[in-house]
Amino acid sequence: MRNGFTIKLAESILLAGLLAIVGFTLLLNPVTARSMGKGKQVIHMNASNYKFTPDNLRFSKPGPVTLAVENISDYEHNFTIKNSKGQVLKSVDLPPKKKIMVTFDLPEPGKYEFYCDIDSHARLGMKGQIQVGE
Ligand SMILES: [Cu+2]
Repeated sequence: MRNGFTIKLAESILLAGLLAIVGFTLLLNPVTARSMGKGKQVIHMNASNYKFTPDNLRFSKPGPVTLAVENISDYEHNFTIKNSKGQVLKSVDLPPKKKIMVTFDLPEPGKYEFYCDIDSHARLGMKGQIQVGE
């Protein structure tokens, strides 16, 4: 009886360890989100000190996009996105521990840079890009 319990316990610990490793691996790998249709889908993004996760998105076609950007840190951040000409399409502040829905239009194929416009956060790594089209 006692041995059976010990084995069950060992199995549980092993399983928990495995799950932790898998979770950690997923966290560390940069995610590339892909979408096919025009922007009905909501893509979740985390903002932390000092990065966005995922920081690299790809859409097959131009159109509206909604990001649910969750600031998981204790500090104020911001999400600003520019078009390929450097014009700001949208700039939204992200209060600590809040999830903000950010909707904007990606009007044409190309590369769109986004970043946090607070202090030197972008230089510290708080930036990313969205590719539309091929
Ligand atoms: Cu920031």
